[in-house]
Amino acid sequence: MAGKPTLHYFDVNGRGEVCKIVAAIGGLDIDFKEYPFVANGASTADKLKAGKVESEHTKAATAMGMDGCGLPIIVHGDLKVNQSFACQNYFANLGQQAGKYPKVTPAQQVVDDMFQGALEDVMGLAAGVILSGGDGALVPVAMSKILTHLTKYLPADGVEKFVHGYDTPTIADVCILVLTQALIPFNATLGDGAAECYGKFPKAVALGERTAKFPAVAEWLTNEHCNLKKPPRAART
Ligand SMILES: N[C@@H](CCC(=O)N[C@@H](CS)C(=O)NCC(=O)O)C(=O)O
Repeated sequence: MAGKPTLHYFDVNGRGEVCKIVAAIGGLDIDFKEYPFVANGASTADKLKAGKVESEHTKAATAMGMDGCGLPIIVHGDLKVNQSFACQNYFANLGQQAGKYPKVTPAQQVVDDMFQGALEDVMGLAAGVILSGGDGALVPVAMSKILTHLTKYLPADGVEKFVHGYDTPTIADVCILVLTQALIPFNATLGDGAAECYGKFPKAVALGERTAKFPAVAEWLTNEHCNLKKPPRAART
């Protein structure tokens, strides 16, 4: 595939940051096109109810032949795709080709996919609190439900490895980092209740911290395009 991939996403964590962290683990050289965070809802129902929004990202999507597609979008040569799972898996595959991202087995891949689905479930709920007046009291409930389940797959106490037993994180570990540390939408919607909610899941918190310390991820977290813990640019001082 000729040239560098371009990742199109907003100026917040949302559904874009897993792609970016996976790309960092794989040592990928990618371009970033960042848009001001403007959305008309989190779910398809809310978006359809609110009607089409005219913004920088919707105009750009239309111009690149991806009319109506939400972000993230990856453009790589002739390839243009949206959907966060597709984008995340694509960068993981490129990282495998580069010899830096672990070559996961089918059984490990399906676990990574399960973590992506769990992240998406609570992402939609928490984003709906920010964008569509959803009930914020449901965020700690959903987060607890998801972390209770995912904790069954995390390394045992004292094992300083990642979910699949490698010394390098995969998508599952990155999902845990985002679930436990991201500002938008998780910490922003958990608010003062964040410490209590995450306090019940020490294994997940520890894995998020371990993933953040992995050298390629630690370096990424200082990159200007990393939005893991940042509010939208317009709200930054
Ligand atoms: N199922 C899609 C959802 C994409 C989506 O809704 N993305 C949000 C940002 S996280 C968005 O672009 N919202 C604005 C829009 O749809 O125009 C995915 O996983 O990528």
